[in-house]
Amino acid sequence: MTDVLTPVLTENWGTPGSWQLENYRSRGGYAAARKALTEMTAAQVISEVKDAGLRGRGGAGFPTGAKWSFIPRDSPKPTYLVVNCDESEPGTCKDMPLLMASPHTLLEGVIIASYAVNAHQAFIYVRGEVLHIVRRVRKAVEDARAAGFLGTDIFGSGYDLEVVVHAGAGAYICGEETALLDSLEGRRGQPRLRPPFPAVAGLYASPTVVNNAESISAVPAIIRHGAAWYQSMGTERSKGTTIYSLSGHVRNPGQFEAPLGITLRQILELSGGMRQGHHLKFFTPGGSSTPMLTPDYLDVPLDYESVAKSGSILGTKALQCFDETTSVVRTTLRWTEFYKHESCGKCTPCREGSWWLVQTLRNIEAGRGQEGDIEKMLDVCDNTSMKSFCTLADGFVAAITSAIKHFRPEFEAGYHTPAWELFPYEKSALF
Ligand code: L3W
Repeated sequence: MTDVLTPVLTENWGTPGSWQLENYRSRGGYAAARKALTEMTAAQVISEVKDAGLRGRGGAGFPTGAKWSFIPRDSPKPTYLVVNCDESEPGTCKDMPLLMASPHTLLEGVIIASYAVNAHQAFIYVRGEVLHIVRRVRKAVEDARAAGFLGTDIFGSGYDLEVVVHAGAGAYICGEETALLDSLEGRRGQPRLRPPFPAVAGLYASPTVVNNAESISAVPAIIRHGAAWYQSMGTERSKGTTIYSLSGHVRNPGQFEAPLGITLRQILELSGGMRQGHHLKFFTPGGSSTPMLTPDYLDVPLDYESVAKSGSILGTKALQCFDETTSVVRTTLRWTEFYKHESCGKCTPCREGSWWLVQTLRNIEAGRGQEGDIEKMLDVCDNTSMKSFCTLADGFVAAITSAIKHFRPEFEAGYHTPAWELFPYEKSALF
C-alpha cells in the first residue's frame, strides 16, 4: 500500500541533519540551481515548469509557470519573488515541516524561480510565532550565502540574488497574498483590491510573484528530473506529487506525500485509519475553508478537478477527519470563531457577517436556537460570500453552508437541545 506514496519533497525528512547544507549537497542539492543558471535561459526554466504542470499548492491551484510568465520583461521597476510561508489554514501543516526538514530545498527553488522571473531580491515570509522555523530558514540563507549560492555572480553565471527572511506577526489574513505584501511593506496586513494582481503591481508597486512554500520547493526536482518525469505523476490536469496533511480522529496523523488524485480512503488505509472503534463522520479536503464532505466522498480522487466536481475545493490538502463523536455544530462554531477573530475588519460583509454567524451558532450550540436561525445564517452567508474583499469570508461561509447541507437535522436539534448533550465532550480528543 505504501507504494502509493511518492516521497520527493519529503524524501529526506527522516535523515539526521536533513536541514544542513552539507547533507543537502551530498544528496545532489543545488545541482538543479546550477543547471538552471548556467545551462538554461529564464524562458526555458519557465517552459519547463509550465510543461511539468505545477500548480500553486497554497490553495488556489493556479498554474505556477503561467504566473511567472505574467511578469513583464521590460518593466523599469525591479521584480520581486515572495514566498508565502505564513501557513495558518486550520488543519494545514505541510509548509512548516517542509521548512524544518529541508529549508535548502525551498532556497534552491527560490534561486531558480527568481532567476526565471529576473528578480534579484526575494523575500521569504514566515509565520513569526514559529520561531524555530524562522531561525532554521535564516540559518539556511546564511549558509547558502557563505557557500556562494546567494549573493553576486552565483555559479559564475553573472546572476545576483539576495534573500530576506521576514517574520510575520501572526495574522491569518497575512496568508492572503496582497495582505502579505502590505505586511511586508510595514503596513497593517489587509487585502488589496485585485486587479491589479501582484504580477503587475505587487511589492512596492513593482511586478511580484507570490508563491506558496510547497510550490517553490517543488521546482528543484522538476529542473533536475525534467517536466516529463513530474507529469508522469498525478492526473490529467493535476500533475505531480503533493503533501497531504492528515489530522483529527485518526490513528496516525501527519504528512503524506502522494501523487495528486490519491483518495482519502487510500490515505486512511495506509496510515492506519480512524481511531479504533470509531468511523468517519465528515472531513475537509483542504482545510476548514473548503466545504466539508461525508464518507460518501471517500473515493473521490484528491485532485483539483475531482474535488471541485464533488462540490468542494482541494485547497491546501488538509484532510481533517472527524468521527461520529463530533458535533458538527460545535466544529463549525469553533472554525467560525477563528475566522471572526482573524477577519481584518476592512470590509463590512466579512467583519459583520462573521460576528452574526458566531452569535447564531453559539445559540444553536447551547440549544437556544430559534425557528428560522438556519435560514438567517444561510441569508447572512449569501450576503457575505463573494461580496468581500478577499476569500477569507468565502472560507467560513463554505464551512457553514456545507455543514447545513450535510447535517441539517443537527442544527435543527440546536433549537431545543444543547450540543453537549447530544455529543458530550470527551476527556481526550484522541484515544
Ligand atoms: C495575474 C491574473 N495573476 C489570478 C494569481 C493571483 C494568485 C493566484 C491565485 O486564494 C485560495 C482561496 C482560499 N493575472 C490572475 C493572477 N492570479 N488571476 O493566481 O489566485 P486566486 O484569486 O484564485 O486565489 P487566492 O486569493 O490566492 C487562495 C484557499 O486558497 N485556501 C486557503 C489557503 C490557506 C493557506 C495557508 O494557510 N497557507 O494557503 C484553502 O482552501 O480559500 O480559495 O497568486 O494573484 N489574471
